[in-house]
Amino acid sequence: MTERLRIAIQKSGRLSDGSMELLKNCGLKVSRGKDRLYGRVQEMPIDVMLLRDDDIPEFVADQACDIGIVGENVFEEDRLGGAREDAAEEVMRLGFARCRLMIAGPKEWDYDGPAHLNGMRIATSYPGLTQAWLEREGAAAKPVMMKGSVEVAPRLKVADAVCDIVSTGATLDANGLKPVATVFSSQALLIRNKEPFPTEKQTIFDALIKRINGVITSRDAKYVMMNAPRTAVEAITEYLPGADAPTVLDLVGAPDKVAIHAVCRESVFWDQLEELKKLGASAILVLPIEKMMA
Ligand code: PRT
Ligand code: ZN
Repeated sequence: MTERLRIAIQKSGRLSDGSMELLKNCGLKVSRGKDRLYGRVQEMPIDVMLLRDDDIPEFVADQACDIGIVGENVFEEDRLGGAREDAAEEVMRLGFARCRLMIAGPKEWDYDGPAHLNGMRIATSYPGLTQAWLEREGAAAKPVMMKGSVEVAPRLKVADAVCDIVSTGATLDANGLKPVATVFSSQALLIRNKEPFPTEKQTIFDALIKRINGVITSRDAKYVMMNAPRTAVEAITEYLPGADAPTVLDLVGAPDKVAIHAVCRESVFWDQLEELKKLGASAILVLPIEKMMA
């Protein structure tokens, strides 16, 4: 039987769409029935396990899965809690499900720094990350563990403040709270078991990582084409954001002009196009890149 790489992703929640989308952009289609905990990829020998996000680090640490996608906040909290901290490790950040773990308190607070929190009780589902931040900042406050609905704790007088995940800030706002300090910035993280994979599995892993890298680098990348005076090539090359050596082509019947083609690894904005025009560029085209492999 050929070896298959097992990846754990969140079944349903804020990480699941991004995780599925990433696999899809890697050219992998996951076939699964409704409510099934298990999916199979046709295009590569990969199996997908659909789990609660909190279980993913443990499944990877226990080798029930080889790799997994989890929020950095959950992984780091587990690590601080000492949960099998040596058995799983970070492979790379994936650039989605971005959020921040933040200290928040009543809107009428006059927050002037961490010392403001002295003597307070802070409700959180992340006591490890919260405690580490409090110690680093020298604030004498105490995290109080709450599993869910952390944002209601101050109203119930269970705590004076909260330390919770914030993305738009709407939840805090609706509960009369305001964020005052960032404890931890998070995004989706690819993790793996630390044990070396057997050769066959390693080959599948390497192929997948190559595709993921391709997806991540092409996400913001653009293919930029323009015509320009031959004398402006150097200035334009220097100006293009994150571009490698561009391709410069002669234009038929216009000896003073060239066509410049370049891959820009960062987004290209309107004001940058204006700048290129000032440098003499014309007929500028910016095209999306679907796939890229170094
Ligand atoms: O069922 P399961 O256990 O799998 O899921 P879950 O409910 O525990 O987690 P889920 O799906 O809510 O979040 C999974 C991961 O997504 C988290 O660990 C974070 O890494 C990331 N993430 C990104 C978020 C948010 N954004 C987010 N906004 N996790 C939670 N929230 C919650 C937050 O707790 C608060 O209740 O959304 C609310 C705040 O949102 P705003 O937009 O009002 O600020
Ligand atoms: Zn969860």
